[in-house]
Amino acid sequence: MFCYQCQETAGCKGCTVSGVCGKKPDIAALQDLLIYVTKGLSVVTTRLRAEGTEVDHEVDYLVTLNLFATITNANFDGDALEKCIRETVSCRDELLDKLQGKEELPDAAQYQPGDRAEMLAKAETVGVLATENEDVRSLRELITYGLKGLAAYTKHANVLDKVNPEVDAFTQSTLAKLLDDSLSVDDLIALTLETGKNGVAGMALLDEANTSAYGNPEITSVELGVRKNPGILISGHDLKDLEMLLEQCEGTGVDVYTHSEMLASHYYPAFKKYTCFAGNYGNAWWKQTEEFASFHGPILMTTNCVVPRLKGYEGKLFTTGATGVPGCPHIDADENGHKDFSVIIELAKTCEAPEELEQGSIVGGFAHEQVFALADKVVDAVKSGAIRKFVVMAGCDGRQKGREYYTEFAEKLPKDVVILTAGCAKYKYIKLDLGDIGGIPRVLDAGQCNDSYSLALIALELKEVFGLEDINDLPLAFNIAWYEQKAVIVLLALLYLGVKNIHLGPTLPAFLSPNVAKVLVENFGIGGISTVDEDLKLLIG
Ligand code: SF4
Ligand code: SF3
Repeated sequence: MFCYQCQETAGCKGCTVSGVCGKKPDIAALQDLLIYVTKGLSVVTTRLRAEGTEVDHEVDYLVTLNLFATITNANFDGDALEKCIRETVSCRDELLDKLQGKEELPDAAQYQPGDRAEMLAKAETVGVLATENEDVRSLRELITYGLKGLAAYTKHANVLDKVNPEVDAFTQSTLAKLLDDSLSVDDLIALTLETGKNGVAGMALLDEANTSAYGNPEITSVELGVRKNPGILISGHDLKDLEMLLEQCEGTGVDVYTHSEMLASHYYPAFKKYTCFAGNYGNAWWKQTEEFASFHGPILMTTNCVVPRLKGYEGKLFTTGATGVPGCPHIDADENGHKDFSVIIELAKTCEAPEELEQGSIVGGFAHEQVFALADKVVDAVKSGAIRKFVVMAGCDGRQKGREYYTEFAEKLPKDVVILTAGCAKYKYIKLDLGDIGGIPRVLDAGQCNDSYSLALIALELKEVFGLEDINDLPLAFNIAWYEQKAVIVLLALLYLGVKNIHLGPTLPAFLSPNVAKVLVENFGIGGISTVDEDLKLLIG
């Protein structure tokens, strides 16, 4: 196997024996093959569109689901991945009958899977290392990972009945181009920026989907303690899954707690009416192996990040959507998109109430509309000098020790600096008592990683208010933590919006070749992190 798509890749180079995330070589191979046949399907859909033939939304959904299933910490289930491969090939074959043009098709659009052993052997020849030129490989993977992140966000919007056909068509035409050896490094760099542009569109689509379904996030205090009823813990990013679970739990005596990225759901007005909606339990994804056992009740993973090690909570983990863990029941939607969670609720009723991990509360909900409502206050604070600077510390958390840097950075920030955050990166500092500036908390949490879109809107609004030409003239620094591929699309989206001098840590992606890294440094001022003290001097002054 060879995988270097996440920040925790072995030795900062690549996982070759087994994934640090728990992905075994056969799963890595099936994921590589799934990407390969999805590219093949995308060749066909792209040609059909060029011929003026409409492509059904179901096909777009299949492409997004496939990409999503290969994101770090989403799907570890070989049978589920094999099923995706076979469905993709049969969908492609059906579409091939509609194709008029007879130009030669690449192997990816013709390959017929045999048995599992054949698929594993084929995967050996179509993975990351199949591209020999390291710069082309680096750009192809950078774009692929951006598309995976984009697909995750698109999928969440799709389940709320929002689609952007241009984003779907772009995703597929780009996947097709990644098979094209005639594309130069410059072509691929241009395609990288276009991926960022579509990232903005994808995040805007999800923002519209979430806010039109559930209202605009508002300042909310979220309980960290527990109640006396048994509970179900829901993790991941899918708000529609949460809504269905809350609907079904109401009145059953079972409470619903959020975990990791699902924390942000508390900020939406629509979920506040559910009396079974309790607080947030635990911390960022990587602590699940120690925190899930003490929850006692069942856990529903709606998206990444799953750690496939179930010590102390065997039989209690359920997956849905793009996630999968062998041996754990997977809840599928019916043809109307409805999911029946009764088996989880019945199991919860037999479990003890959760064990308390902590007490108190945290405050969040500072997405775009809420911040715009506070704009006068914020602008006055900047004008009076009470707020000297903002620092965007969005992104992911992870288990590497080096990430303590972000806790220390937050603690040592001067008291007149405000942190803007989104994503699970916030767990490194959101529970610290960093105080407020004239009533404005020093950590403003917009929500999930996709709500980085809110942070971009806030920055653009501040640029207008202060009458600035360039977003980079704002008193705003970027110190972003990344782990998986959603952070890649967030990064590409920020680059597309013209943001310069982003610091990315705790380490730079292993998939950036020296030449590609040089392009990012020279054109966008992207840099890594160094020590907290040095970075404070550099970013805050
Ligand atoms: Fe390794 Fe990350 Fe790939 Fe998992 S996702 S195999 S940890 S690079
Ligand atoms: Fe976290 Fe997995 Fe990336 Fe949505 S839950 S940010 S790491």
